[in-house]
Amino acid sequence: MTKSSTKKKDTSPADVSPASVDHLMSLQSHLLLEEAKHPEATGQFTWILSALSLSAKYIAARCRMARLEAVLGEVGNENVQGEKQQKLDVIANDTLLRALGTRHGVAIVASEEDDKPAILHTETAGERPYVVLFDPLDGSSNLDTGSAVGTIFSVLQHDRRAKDAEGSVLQHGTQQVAAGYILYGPATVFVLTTGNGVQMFVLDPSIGSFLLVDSDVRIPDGHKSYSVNEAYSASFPEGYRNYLAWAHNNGYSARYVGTMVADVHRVLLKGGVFMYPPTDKAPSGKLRLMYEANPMAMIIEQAGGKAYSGTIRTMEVEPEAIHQRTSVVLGTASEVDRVLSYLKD
Ligand code: P6P
Repeated sequence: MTKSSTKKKDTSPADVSPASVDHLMSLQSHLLLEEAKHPEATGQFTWILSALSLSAKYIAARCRMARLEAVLGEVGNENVQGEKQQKLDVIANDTLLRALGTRHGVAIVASEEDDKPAILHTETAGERPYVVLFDPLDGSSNLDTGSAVGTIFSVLQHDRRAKDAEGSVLQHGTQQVAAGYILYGPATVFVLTTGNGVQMFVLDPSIGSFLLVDSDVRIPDGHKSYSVNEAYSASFPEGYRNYLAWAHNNGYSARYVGTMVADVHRVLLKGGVFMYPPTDKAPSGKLRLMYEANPMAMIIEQAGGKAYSGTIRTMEVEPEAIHQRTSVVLGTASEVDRVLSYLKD
């Protein structure tokens, strides 16, 4: 076949816009557009998501400057998880609390870094108050080496009937009204779902705005790739080991950053499967149900994928404790089904 000579195509400005978006839309304008579709909306939900956007910009700036501002490394104590707290964990956590604290629609916040949920505005929270849960800086120990880190968040309706703050927070993942994450990597990427598909925004630091780059993210099929920390595979339950043996014999590639946000973002955009199985060290799995697994599960399902904890759909796992851990298998539906077929054997 002869190589056809092709004149370099003139690329006018119109041709360089993100393929899936033909408007210039910021996260703020997207949120206001969505709010306008709901006459009953009070604006509180939009206000909460804008606090998350503001926090994300601030945390991104702190991450970029961490080594120069000497805020890398450990604080010198452990958080409620018994993990060495990184200085930026504290900065990110404080940032989110300060931003959400000004939003009267937030009745309660729950953070990976704090033992108990914090009650912010139960009396003045208006008629539709919310609960916001977050992992302020997921994968923070990777920061020192320049690897991507992230923030993960989950939004629930505050349950006024609950006897205490914990009771309102402990709702199934299916009750989430919004979920998302911010990836602090070469770009700062805000991925959001409010139950109508998944939207992706990228921060343009020159104007300080998150710009819409994909209005309906769909997880691709057919990517032969898995993401797991195989160092622990000897202690994985047999079904996971059998799946990995099959993948090794069928030309799969392995990718693993060790930051859930980075690994899940790659699976969202490329397809494949991310797993954190039970191990000897973490018999229930390592990841936290309420503010890591559930929000990621909502994103993946809204993008057409599946998310399971063992053989139970992650968002249907019974929440029993704020910092409850769970195993996770999430990604392309057909790949998750393949893993499940080995778990059920
Ligand atoms: P491991 C980061 O510490 C984290 O909580 C997730 O972001 C990540 O997926 C997981 O732990 C990595 O754990 O045991 O592979 O280092």
